[in-house]
Amino acid sequence: MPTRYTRPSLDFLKTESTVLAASKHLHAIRPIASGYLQSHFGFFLFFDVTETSQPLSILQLRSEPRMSRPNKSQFSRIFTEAQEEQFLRNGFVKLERAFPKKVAEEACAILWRESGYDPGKPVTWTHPVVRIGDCAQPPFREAANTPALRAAFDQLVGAGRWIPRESLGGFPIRFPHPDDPGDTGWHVDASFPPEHQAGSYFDWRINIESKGRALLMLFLFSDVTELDAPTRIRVGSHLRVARLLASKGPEGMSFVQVADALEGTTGDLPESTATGPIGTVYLCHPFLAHAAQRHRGNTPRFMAQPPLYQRDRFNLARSDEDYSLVERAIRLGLYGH
Ligand SMILES: O=C(O)CCC(=O)C(=O)O
Repeated sequence: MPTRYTRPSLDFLKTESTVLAASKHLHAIRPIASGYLQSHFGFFLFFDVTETSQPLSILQLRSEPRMSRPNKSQFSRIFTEAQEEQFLRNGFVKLERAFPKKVAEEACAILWRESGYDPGKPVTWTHPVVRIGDCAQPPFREAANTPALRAAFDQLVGAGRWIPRESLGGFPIRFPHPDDPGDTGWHVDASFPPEHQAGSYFDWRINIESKGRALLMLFLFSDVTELDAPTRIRVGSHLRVARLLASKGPEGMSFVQVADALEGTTGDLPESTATGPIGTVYLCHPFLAHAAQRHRGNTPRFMAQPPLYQRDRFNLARSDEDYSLVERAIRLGLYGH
């Protein structure tokens, strides 16, 4: 089995009673969108239940006391018009120096400890991927809340329309290793549980309003070159995924249904990769198709891929037309403008 997991153990999570208990308290559970368990797609997936998991409502109360929403002129713009256009058409924009290198190094020291591997002894790197559970220690919170990122969230999602992150979710750490990691299938991260039964994250859903998710984010905690297992991205796939979801209504499609449809709908699109120096963040449209790949270099790749949560649902028919860029991208997919 090539993938190694740190807490919590998969066996515990797979029991039916856990799933039932989980479905009653879904708001207290964060799925690790990167951990999919399915041989058919080559995905591994599990729910991440941690001591630090908080119901969203508590997060809201704690981090965002009710305040009036800033208007557009109150936030600074970090992306140029060309970058905005890139986000709309390609589905992602790259932000270098989004968080400090020092913070990344502090975070990686924690991640190495959690992995149980020795950074100085490649012989201890016995699996191609090690998945660490939700990380909420200070360096992770700091990385998620820099002024640059807050400005980016404002510009892409809209001031007052997103919820600050208290953690960075899980880390799939990828190591140079001869084995295939077994989790490199193309997919779109699902964002909300099904109404009646959540057997696993494969049943989680994605709908045209991207219920529950404002962005997919890729945080690079190590320098990532083409050799270091950068995440693959299908450029512009978010537009086609929007069209795929359009006729499915509020219920949307499951993770598996979307993954099944991706080859036919987006397989011909050009690929890009999420490379860059430590501290880079890729801000991605929530419908962007992406996939892991094998590590071909020498230095382990540390990356987090948390969602940014919405404060309110997206609105694709605003009477004042005050659409965020994420909403505009969905409309671009649906209506071509
Ligand atoms: O590790 C990666 O490059 C991406 C992994 C991923 O997208 C996922 O597990 O959802």
